[in-house]
Amino acid sequence: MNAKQAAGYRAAELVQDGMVVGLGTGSTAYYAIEKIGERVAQGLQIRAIATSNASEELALKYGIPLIPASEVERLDIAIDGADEVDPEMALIKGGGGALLREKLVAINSDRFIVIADSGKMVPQLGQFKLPIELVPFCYEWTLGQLKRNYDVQFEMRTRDGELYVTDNGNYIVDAAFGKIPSPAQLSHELKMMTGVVDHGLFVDIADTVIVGYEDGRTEMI
Ligand code: ABF
Repeated sequence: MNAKQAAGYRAAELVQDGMVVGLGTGSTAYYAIEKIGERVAQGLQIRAIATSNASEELALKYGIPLIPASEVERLDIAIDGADEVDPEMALIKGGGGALLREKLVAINSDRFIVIADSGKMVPQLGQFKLPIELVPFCYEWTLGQLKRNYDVQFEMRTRDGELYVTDNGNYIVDAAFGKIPSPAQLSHELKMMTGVVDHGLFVDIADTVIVGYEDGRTEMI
């Protein structure tokens, strides 16, 4: 068992009968979905909402019943990975490009559980480039404003030579802050910018972090 698998499996054990479950995205969330799928095959009764088209496909493959968001007001639990986790449980997410749906699902869950291998635990956020989701219309102007506001490298995310398009039809720019001394302040500033849809800083959203280690141990924070 590797670190991601250990964390994913441990989180999957927290899912109980009757729950509405948010399914995260990424290689750690993959293991949680796999284990939840196994438990569903054994009779666990849940309904789920996926945070990306990729996770939706995975859920279907494992026979996890999916529902539209309109069917429920909130989720009982959401389980998702992260790119960086600081000691206050502030996160950088969005390396996988699904940050907007991930944030919507996380903030509308009674319990948001982050699953991460120990390499994701950092003393300060910012080494991982912060993904910022932009409205395609006039995105060059939004990018220009970001560059005027922050003296860091910004790189539009691409795939196969084209601008990367999120599941919501937006673009992503990755910002190399290096260090983010106040995640809460930066989160607020970015959120206030017209043209920015959302960003990968998750501050005061995580309730629990499950850290997985290479020897298969886990730690719940
Ligand atoms: C999602 O997947 C993202 O928010 C994050 O970018 C990424 C983590 O990936 P992995 O679990 O593959 O390291 O949770």
